[in-house]
Amino acid sequence: MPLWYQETFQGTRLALETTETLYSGRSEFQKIEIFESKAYGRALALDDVFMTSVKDEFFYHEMLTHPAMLTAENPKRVLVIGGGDGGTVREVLRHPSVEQCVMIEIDEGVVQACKEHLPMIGTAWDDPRLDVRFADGIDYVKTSDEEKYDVILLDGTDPVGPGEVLFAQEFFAACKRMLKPGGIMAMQSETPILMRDVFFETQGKLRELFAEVHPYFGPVPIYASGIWSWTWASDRKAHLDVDVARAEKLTDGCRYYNADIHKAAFTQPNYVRRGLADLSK
Ligand code: SPD
Repeated sequence: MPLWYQETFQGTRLALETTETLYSGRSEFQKIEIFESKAYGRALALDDVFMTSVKDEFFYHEMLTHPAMLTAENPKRVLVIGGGDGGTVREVLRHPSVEQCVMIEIDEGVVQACKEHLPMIGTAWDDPRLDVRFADGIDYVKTSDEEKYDVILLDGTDPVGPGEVLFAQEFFAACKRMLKPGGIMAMQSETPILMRDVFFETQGKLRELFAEVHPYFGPVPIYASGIWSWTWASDRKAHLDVDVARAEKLTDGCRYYNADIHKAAFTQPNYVRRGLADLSK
C-alpha cells in the first residue's frame, strides 16, 4: 500500500506519495515531519502543511530573497524571520556584500530536524556570517535595540492559527522599526487565488506603513494553488531597479531567479490590478 502525505488547505487537497518517513516528531510549537516523496524528493511538513521540498524549494527561496537583495544598495545586514529549513539564509549568503545575517526562528526542533535530514537545502549553516537565534520573531522586532537592517525577509508559515500574528499590522510596523531608512522588506504573501482576502489585506496593511508596496508572483508547485506571491515593501521606489550586474553574477547559482524573471514577476495580472485599485477607493 503506498503511503501518502497530504495537505488540506482552503478546500483543496494535495498529496505526495512517500517511500519513507525520515523524521516525525512534535516540538513545543508544532508537528514536524520530513519524508521522502516520489515526485519532489525529501519534503518538510509542519502541522500537515507542506513547507518545502528538495525539488521545488528553489522557486520559493530564490524569489523570497533576491528581489529584495538585488534592489537594496549594498545590503550588509539582513534579518530573516522564520526559515527554519535554511533555504532562505542560504540564498541571502550568496550575496558577498552581506556581513551579517541574523535568523530568528522560534522552533529549534525544525532547525535540528532539517539539519539532519535536509542538509541539501540548508547548505549555509556553517557560514560565519550567519547568526541563528531561537526566539520569537515578534518579540525580537518589537524590542530589539540592535543596529537596524538593510533587508528583512519574512519566511513564515500560513496565517492560520499561530502563524496569523506574522500577518498582523502590529508585526509589520515592528519590522519596519528594525529597517534602516530606505531598507527593504520582503515577505511570503500567500496564494492570491485561495487566500485572496489575506493577500489583498496584506497589501493594504503594508501600504499604510510603506510608501512603496509591490506584490510579485511565481510558481511553487507543492503549495496550494501552485501560484504564490511575495511582497516587496520599502519607502524607496526601487522594486524594478534590479542590479543586473549583481544579478548576473548570482544567476549561475540560481535555478529560477534572474533579472528577466525579476521584472516579469512584478507584472500584475488583471485580477491583481483590479483588487489593488479597489484598495485605493
Ligand atoms: N503554504 C505554505 C507556506 C509556507 C511558507 N513558508 C515556507 C518556508 C520555507 N522556507
